[in-house]
Amino acid sequence: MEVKTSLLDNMIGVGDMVLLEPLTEDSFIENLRNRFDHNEIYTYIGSVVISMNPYRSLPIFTPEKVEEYRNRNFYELSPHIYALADEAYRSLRDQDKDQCILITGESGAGKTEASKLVMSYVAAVCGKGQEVNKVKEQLLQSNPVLEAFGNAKTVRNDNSSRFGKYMDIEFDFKGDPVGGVISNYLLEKSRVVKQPRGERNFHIFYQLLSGASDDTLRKLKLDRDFSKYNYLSLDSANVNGLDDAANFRTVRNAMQIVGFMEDEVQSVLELVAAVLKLGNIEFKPESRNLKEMCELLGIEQSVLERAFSYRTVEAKLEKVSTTLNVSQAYYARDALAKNLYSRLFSWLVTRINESIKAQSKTRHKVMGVLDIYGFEIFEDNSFEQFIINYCNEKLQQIFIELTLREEQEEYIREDIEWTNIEYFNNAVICDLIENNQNGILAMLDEECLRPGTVTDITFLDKLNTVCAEHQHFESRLSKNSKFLTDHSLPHSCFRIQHYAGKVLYRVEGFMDKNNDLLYRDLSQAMYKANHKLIKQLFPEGNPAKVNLKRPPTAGFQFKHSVGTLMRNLQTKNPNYIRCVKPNDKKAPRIFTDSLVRHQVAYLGLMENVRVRRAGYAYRQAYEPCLERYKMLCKQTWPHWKGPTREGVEVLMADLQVSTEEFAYGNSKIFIRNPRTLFSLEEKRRGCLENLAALIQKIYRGWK
Ligand code: AD9
Ligand code: MG
Repeated sequence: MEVKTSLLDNMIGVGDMVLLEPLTEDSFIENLRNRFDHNEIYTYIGSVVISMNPYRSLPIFTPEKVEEYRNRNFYELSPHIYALADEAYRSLRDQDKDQCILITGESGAGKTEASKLVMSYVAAVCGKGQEVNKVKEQLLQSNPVLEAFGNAKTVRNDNSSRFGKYMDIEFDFKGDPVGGVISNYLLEKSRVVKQPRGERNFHIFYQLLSGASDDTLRKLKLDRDFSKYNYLSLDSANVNGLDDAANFRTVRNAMQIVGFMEDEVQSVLELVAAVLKLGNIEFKPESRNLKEMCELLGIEQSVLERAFSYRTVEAKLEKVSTTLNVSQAYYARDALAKNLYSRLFSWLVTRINESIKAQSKTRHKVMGVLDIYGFEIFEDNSFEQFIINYCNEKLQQIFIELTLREEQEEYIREDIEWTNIEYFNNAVICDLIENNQNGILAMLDEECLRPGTVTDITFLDKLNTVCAEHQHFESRLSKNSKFLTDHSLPHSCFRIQHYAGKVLYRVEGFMDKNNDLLYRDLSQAMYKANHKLIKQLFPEGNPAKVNLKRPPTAGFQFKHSVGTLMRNLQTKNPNYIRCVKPNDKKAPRIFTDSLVRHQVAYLGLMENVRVRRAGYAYRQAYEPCLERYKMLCKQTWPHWKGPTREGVEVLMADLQVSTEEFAYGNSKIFIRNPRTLFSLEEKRRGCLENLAALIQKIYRGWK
């Protein structure tokens, strides 16, 4: 990497891990800790930013800081997320290179906050003016809206994103923002009907009940008391430091700025209320909640009652109705609540996109910001974790590919011989999951579609057989198989060796979640509602559009959208923020060694440093190099008159640095080993000290 002069001066610990010597996991973590203890939450690995969550507000995000970092070179100042944002923005504006900001890390590590810091930095440094300011405001205000509906309190994070988000911000040729497009990935909709212990439902439910006026609540037929609603967990309804009522006002205000009409907001709140009411429906005669919900959505009560009582299967020309028993009716009710809410969420994204869409059709420069759920290893891992971890696996793959590509391109540009770098390639894990023939997702789909008695366990059997067969034939999955089978596995589980560690998945619910079916009777009932928004959310309920084709499975859809995302990212210049969580108490100033060590391992940060240090660890343009070290050689001090490259050549020869240790590129010198750099630095320091002593002597002489 570039020799970062400022990173060598006045630094707490080492500002760039590439300069860490000796490089071990211990020294890596010690460096993070040392910096964290001094409120230095950012550290580089070359151009990658490691961000430690401080869990308190630090005075480093002020307008003055923005000014400080504005238009400065990446390595000029101490590490900061603003330096990355500035570099990305300038490269987009001045060199016309589309950018993407990839933010990874586990739950609570600070991804969402980081994405907002990047967005607000860019908003602060780009053009001003009435139109531009309006666009900026709308882009920024889309955050509180999506967070209200897509985030929830979990044991790991009081504001945990339960959906993946990718946002393209579009700029015109001057670098002014003109609009944006948001893509959302798989909302964790199971949360709508049930939350793990100590966790809450999505924020909006609590916000609405706490913050809406009495009049609004009356119209929505809602009660302020959380405890009245089955879908709201009680043990953690009030979260310290979360002001639901105030946040409700923020969300309403944000919706208005983004461009929601008052009647749209009303419709959205009606659906939120409907979900709460659904949760209270009991399958007993005269359930008041069913009636209220029907009134709210303009559905005839008998229609909904019927939809909760029968399931109609249409096959070719025949229609067969079966009666639902009580537990099936509850299942149908919850399925409807989950579907309603997640469709509402997707609708919100579409609606926001309509508002923030760029007006002109000319080509735009684009900066994409990806804030996706991090790798998850719980005790009990289900379909959701499987999907999330697959996505992280893909991101790791693209990270390695792009980092190597970037290195290689620089070597070619500079005419330096490229030597292959050994690294762990996780392609085999991605393939195990996504291979079209015998990948786990394909097998799951196959099982979901197979007629006959299919269960989660038949799916598991199939996995075990197919993967074992592969082992038998010593195929690609064999020697380095990432599908781990052994007899010690608990019943109904399979294990995968992810790049970040082994994860045990329990298959219960895989089929159901992948199928994600909503009984046709229910979508038809919803379509019959006299409510514009809800009708729009259930288009398949339109009897005129009887479609016997099954909707794509959740796994298939996710794989498809991840594929599109990866192709999109590959066309852009990547910038990485790797978020690390210092402790699991959500507390400031605590640095838990083992926790950080674990993240450093699974984020592959050591590997990252290794890749950056392989070949030539540092490089620097000839001019600043000569400037910094010219005092070490009589021929170059105080001025070198010839071309700078020759000056550097004279300097290196004079210092007798072994020729093995460096190479001359077209515009830069490449140094193989950090130690070479340090010895140059030491010589320079010695020289400066001698100089200082000399000056002092002269000064004393004068006195
Ligand atoms: V999750 O995967 O969505 O569950 P994130 O997004 O990684 O997670 P988030 O950004 O929500 O974590 O950060 C969690 C909390 O840490 C925030 O709500 C803040 O209270 C705290 N945090 C994170 N970053 C900062 C920061 N730069 N300064 C101060 C921070 N507090
Ligand atoms: Mg988040």
